[in-house]
Amino acid sequence: MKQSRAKREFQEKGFVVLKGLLNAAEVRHYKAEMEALSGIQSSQMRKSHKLGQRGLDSAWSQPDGVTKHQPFWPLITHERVGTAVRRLLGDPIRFLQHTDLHVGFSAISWHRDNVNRTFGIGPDWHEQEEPYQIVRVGLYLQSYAESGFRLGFIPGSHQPEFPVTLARKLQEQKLQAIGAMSYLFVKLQEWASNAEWVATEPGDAIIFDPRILHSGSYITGPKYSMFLAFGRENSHFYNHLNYYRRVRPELKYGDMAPELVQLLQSHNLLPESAPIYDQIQDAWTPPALMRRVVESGLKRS
Ligand SMILES: O=C(O)CCC(=O)C(=O)O
Ligand SMILES: [Fe+2]
Repeated sequence: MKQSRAKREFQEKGFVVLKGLLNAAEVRHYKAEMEALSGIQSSQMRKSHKLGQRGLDSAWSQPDGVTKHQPFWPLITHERVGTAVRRLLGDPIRFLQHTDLHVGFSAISWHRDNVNRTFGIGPDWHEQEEPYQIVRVGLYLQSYAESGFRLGFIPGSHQPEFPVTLARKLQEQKLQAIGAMSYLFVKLQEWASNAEWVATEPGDAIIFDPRILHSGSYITGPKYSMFLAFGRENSHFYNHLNYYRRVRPELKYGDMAPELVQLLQSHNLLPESAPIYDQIQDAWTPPALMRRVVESGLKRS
């Protein structure tokens, strides 16, 4: 994709798809790493028929996973990942400690990954002083045929709009209601009429603005995904960093290993400054019950 087209598409829709960003050898390699780490083999990722199960019998997810496990660090400094992100954000980009590893897990419900998840409310939505320049990079290792997985997006739902129109308010309410019902009907998310669903193949990357509304689909077979984040350093970046590191303790983010800090430094990816705070205006936090479920490792968001 040409530089200007990718950037325009990213700004307008809130996401871009890059086919085959990882090659076949990398796909094999990271699949094996994820199986070793999770203790789940692809043959164990079967569709569950148990009542109340969302998707597969065996599922595993680890927030902060890429940062915590050295075998995944080459993804952070991966040349093609860096080039793709710089094409969208410019330079210098910095690594943002917001990562995940998923095996047999799909995030089924319309949600946002940013700090301020209510549309239009909170600093994420105000860009007059500093632009919001953060991306999440999702790397997928499984085929659509084996998993049935697609990632759905509501194009444009990352874009601030003031005053908020009635149409926009209604859309937000509708998706919130559908999202809340995800535990009852796993396929309900797919009813959002204006969603765009992306079926991924091994090695594909999806880069998206964390403010965009998105949902995984119901899966029926093996799924492996790895998520990273990058951004341009400004107040939005620091909010995002402190949010995952300090405002969401149930996700169990930790200090980065000194070796990783060194690696980031040598690739010019280490943030130049790191203000620390644990209060962010209008930051979304999960209800107490959901926090406990997340803590127990059964779900994340
Ligand atoms: O299921 C997926 O791949 C999407 C994951 C996601 O949206 C998340 O982890 O926040
Ligand atoms: Fe998400």
